[in-house]
Amino acid sequence: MLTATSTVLSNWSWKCAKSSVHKELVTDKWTACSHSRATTQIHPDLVDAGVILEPFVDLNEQAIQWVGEADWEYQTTFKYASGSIFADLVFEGLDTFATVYLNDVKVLETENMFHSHRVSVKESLTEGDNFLRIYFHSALLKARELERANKPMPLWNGESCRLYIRKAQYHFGWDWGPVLVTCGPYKEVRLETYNVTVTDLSVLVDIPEALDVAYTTVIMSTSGQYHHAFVEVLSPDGSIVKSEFVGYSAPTQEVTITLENPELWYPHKYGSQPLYKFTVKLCTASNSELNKLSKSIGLRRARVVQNPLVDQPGTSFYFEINNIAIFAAGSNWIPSHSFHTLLTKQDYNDWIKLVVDGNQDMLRVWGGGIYELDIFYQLCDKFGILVWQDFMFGCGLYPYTPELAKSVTIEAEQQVSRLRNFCSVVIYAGNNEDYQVAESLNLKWDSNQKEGLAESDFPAREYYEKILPSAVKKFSANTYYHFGSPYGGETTRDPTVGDIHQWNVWHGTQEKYQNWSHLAGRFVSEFGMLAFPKTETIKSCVTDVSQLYPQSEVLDQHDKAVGFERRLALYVIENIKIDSMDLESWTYATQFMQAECLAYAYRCWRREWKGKGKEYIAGALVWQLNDCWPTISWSICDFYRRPKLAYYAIKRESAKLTLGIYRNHLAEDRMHIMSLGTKTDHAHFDGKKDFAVDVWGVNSSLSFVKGVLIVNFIQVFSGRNIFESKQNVDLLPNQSTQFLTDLSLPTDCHTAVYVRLLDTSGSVIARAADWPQPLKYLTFNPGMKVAAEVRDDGVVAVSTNYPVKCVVLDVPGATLDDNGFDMFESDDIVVRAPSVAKGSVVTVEYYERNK
Ligand code: BMA
Repeated sequence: MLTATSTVLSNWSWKCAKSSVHKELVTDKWTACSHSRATTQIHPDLVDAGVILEPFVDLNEQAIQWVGEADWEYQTTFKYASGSIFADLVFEGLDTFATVYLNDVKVLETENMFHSHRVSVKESLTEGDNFLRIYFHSALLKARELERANKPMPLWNGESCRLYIRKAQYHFGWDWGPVLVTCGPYKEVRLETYNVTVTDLSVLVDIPEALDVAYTTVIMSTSGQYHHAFVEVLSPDGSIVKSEFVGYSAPTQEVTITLENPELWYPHKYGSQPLYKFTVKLCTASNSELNKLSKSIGLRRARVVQNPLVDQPGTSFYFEINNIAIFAAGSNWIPSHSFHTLLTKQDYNDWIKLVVDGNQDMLRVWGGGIYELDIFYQLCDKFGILVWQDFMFGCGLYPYTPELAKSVTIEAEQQVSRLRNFCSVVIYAGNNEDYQVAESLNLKWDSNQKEGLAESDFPAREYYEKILPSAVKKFSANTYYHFGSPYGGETTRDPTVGDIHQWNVWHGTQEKYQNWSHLAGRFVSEFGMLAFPKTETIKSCVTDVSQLYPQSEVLDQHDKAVGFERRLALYVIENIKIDSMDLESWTYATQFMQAECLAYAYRCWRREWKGKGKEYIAGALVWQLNDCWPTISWSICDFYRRPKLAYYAIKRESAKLTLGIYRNHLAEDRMHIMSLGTKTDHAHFDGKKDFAVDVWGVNSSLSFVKGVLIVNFIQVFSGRNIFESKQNVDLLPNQSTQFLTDLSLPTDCHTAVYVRLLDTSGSVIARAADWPQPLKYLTFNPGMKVAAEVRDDGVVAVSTNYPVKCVVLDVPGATLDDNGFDMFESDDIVVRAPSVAKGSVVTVEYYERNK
C-alpha cells in the first residue's frame, strides 16, 4: 500500500512588500502569475504584469534596477488531507533571504540560495485549504548591509557586496551579463505526506583498475517506520541483477552491492552510456510495498592523472575514464538565462545535444552561476559529456565569517550529496579565479599552512582548502577535488602544473592568436575571443532600428566586456580585411576572426597530446559556450542557441580524427608570433619569405587508423597547385602523430597548404588548410564563385572555382552540420541540413566576395 503523496506547489501570486522607489506599488493587492509553473522569479512576473519593461531589450536593464532593491512576496494555496503520520514541506531552493509562513506561522528562514530544506509542518497544517507565503528580502540591500557591517573585499565583476551572500554571483552583473538581482521560489516547493518515505538515495561507485567489478554503496535515508527494504538493481537492459534484503536499523543505512562485469559508462566519443537503475523499496513485514525511490546511475572509473612527463617539466593533468586517457575538448557553461526558471527541459536538452554534436567532451559549470538543476547532469549522463563542477565562488577575495562558514558547509554537503549520483561529474574545483584575485593583490601565503587560514589576509582558503574538500571527501570520496580553477604550481599561471586560464589573448598582454601554441598549459580550462551574435539575435533586443549599428549605445550596453570596442577592433583589424562596418559585415568579420582564433588554439593544443607520458596538453575548454541574455560576448552559441562560426570551427578541430598544420617561418617571423610582448611591432610582409610547415594527425579513437595523406601547396590567387605529395600514414590511437616536419618549398607566402586524409576506399576522412598570416594581406581571385544548392532533401552541396575562406551558408530555420569552412577547387563539400527540402534557397557568403 503506497500512502505517500507529493504535491508540487504552483499557481503563485506576488506582491511588492517594500520599495523605497515605487512606494505606490506597496499595497495589499496580490497579482496572480500568468503562468502555472512551479518555479518562478520576480522579474519575469513583473514583465508579464506590465509593471516593468522586458529587461533584455534596449536600455531597460538600467531603468529596472529598483526591483533588486525592493522586497517581494509570493503566496500560493494548496489542499491538505490529514491521515498520514508525517507532512513535510520540501523547498529545493529559495533565492535567497526568505521568510516562509504557513497559515501565517513562520516555519522557515533562509539565507543561502544553494540550500534545500525539509520542514516538518504537520502542526501548522489545516484540513483543506492552506496558505503558504514567502517573504523575499532584498538580497542586494542585505548584502550591502553585511558588507557595511564588515568591510568591502576586492573583486572582479559585479558589486562587491555580492561576496557576502550565498546567491548566484552573476545576478550582480558580469562581463557578459546584466545586473538583475532577482528573487523567488526558483526551485520546486513540495508538500510531502507519508507514513514512511525514502527521503534520499545515493549510490557511490568504486571500480578497480581491472574494471571487472563495480563496488557500489547504496545510501538510503528514510523517514518513518518500515520493517525491511529491498535494494534492487536493474541492468541497463531492464533485467534484475541484484535484489538485497535490508532489515530496518536506522533512518540512514548503507548497503554494499557488488556488480560483476559491469557495463561501463563512457564519454560519447569512447563508447555508450548505459545506466543502471537502483531502487529502494520500503516494505511491511508481510512484504507490502510502502514507498520507493529510484535513481539511474552510470558506472565508471574516473581519475585525474598528475604524473611526471617525458622531456618536459611539471606534471600532467588529464582525465582518465575506465583507464582511457581523455583529451578534454569542450567549453565553459554559464547559466543559460538571467532568469533560468524560464528554461524548459527541452532547452537543456537542446543545449547538451548541441555540445555533443559539436564534438565536445566536457563542460565546466563555472563558479559564478548556480549548481545546475538535476536535468543538466541527467542529460550529461545520458549523452556522455564529462562535467567539471566548480563550487559557486567567482572572481573575488571572499570574506570569512563563522556564519558564512556554516552556510558554505551545509551548501557543499548538500550539493555534493546531490551531484555524486551523476557519473558525468568527474572533478570539483573550489572556485573560479579566486587565487588569481589574491595573486593580483600581491598577497603572499604559504600553501603548506593548514591552520589559521580564516584569520589570514586570504581567509577564503578556509573554504577552498578545508571546508569544501572535507565535504567532497565525506560525500564523494572518489571524486577529485581541485582547490580552484585555475590552480597548480608556484602560481596559478604555472603552465606546467594543474590547469590554467589563458587570457593573454584578448585580456592581459593581448597576444596574437597565432601564438596559442606558446601560451598553453597542461590543461587550459579557459581562453576565449569575442564575437557578435547573428543579426536576428541582435534585433531581438533592439526596438529602435536606428540603433542597429555596431557602435550604437544600445549595442554597447549589450556588451559588458571591459574595453571590448578596442580589443575586438584590434583582433579584427590585425587579421581581416574590412570594407564596411555595417552590422552584417561586422558580425561576419568578428565571427570569422573568433572562429580562426579559437580553431588555432584547439589545433595547436591537441597536437601536444602525444601519448603515454607525453600528455603535454590535455584539455581546452573555451570561454564560453552560452549566454544568459542576448549579448555580444565570448560565447560560441548565442542566447537563442544560434551557433556562431566558432562553434563549427571547434567542432571540426575536436573531431575524432583531425589533421593539423602549423606554419613555421624560416626567415624573420613576419607576424612576430614567436616573441611575446612585441605587439607594438607591425607585421611586415614582403612576399618572398620562405616558410615551412609541420603536418600531423590526431586520432582520438582507440585503434590505429591507416590512410593516405595528400599534401598540396596551392597559390591563393591563381588556385594553381604547385606541389602535391602522397604518402601512407598511420595515426596512432588516442594521440597525435607527426607526419611532416619543416616541409618547405621555394615559394612565396601567398600559398595555402591543404592536407587531406583518404581512407582505403579513397574517401576524404579528414582535411585541414593553413593560410598565410595575416589574412588581411591576401589577394583572392576576383573570379572566385562559390555555389551551393540543396541537392537532395537535407543535403547541401557546395563547390568553388578558386581557394576560398570562411564559406557561410544560410538556410533560414535550418540546422547545418558545418559552416564557415574553407574550400579549394577540388572539393565537393556536402553539408547536412536535416530539415531542408531539395531545391530550398541557400544564401552563401565568403571572405573577400566580389573583390
Ligand atoms: C574568466 C571567467 C569569467 C569572465 C571571463 C571573461 O576569467 O572566469 O569570470 O567572464 O574570464 O573575462
